[in-house]
Amino acid sequence: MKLFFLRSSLCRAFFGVFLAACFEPEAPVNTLAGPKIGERRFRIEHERCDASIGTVQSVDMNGDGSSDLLEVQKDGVMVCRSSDLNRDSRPDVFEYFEGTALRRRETNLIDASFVTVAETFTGGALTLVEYDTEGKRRIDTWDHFNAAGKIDSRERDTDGDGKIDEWWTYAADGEYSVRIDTNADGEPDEVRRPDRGAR
Ligand SMILES: [Ca+2]
Ligand SMILES: [Ca+2]
Ligand SMILES: [Ca+2]
Ligand SMILES: [Ca+2]
Repeated sequence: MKLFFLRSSLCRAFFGVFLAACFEPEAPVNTLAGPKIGERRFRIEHERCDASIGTVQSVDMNGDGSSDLLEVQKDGVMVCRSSDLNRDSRPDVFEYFEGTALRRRETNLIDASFVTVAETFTGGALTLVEYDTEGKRRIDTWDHFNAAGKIDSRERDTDGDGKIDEWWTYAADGEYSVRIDTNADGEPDEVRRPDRGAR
């Protein structure tokens, strides 16, 4: 049940990305400075979770004769597991542990042969979610979370040129604004806010 709830939450976050269309432009802002970007991954690198890293135990959750859950243990401790939620014999979620704490979770949301969402946890708390929203094996959206577990910023590369062109900033009350690079120079030129009437 926990996994299904997670998947549902992820789906909402995933489709929330496309709500970017619900904006009304404000006056252009020419004095905004672009954020400094550190090293950025543009591809979700799947971590192995199989017999190459430990002892595999398969579990048949629904008793239909085929395994839905694979757990991998190393020195008697579970280091990762994969789950087949839609029972098509292909795993949809991979979870990786550090001690007892979740360290990383990879999810396939579009029934592709590769994962499209990677979540990073620090001390068990979610800090980063990377999305391949278009299924092109390329990360186009990065969500950053604060210590309280709330999203506080989102970055997007909407045209796949390797440069961020949308910077979303979230306030504590959940309202957000988006700075947009309209001329592909890597710097924001315009600020938009959500169309509250469309919500
Ligand atoms: Ca089964
Ligand atoms: Ca599956
Ligand atoms: Ca771009
Ligand atoms: Ca610009």
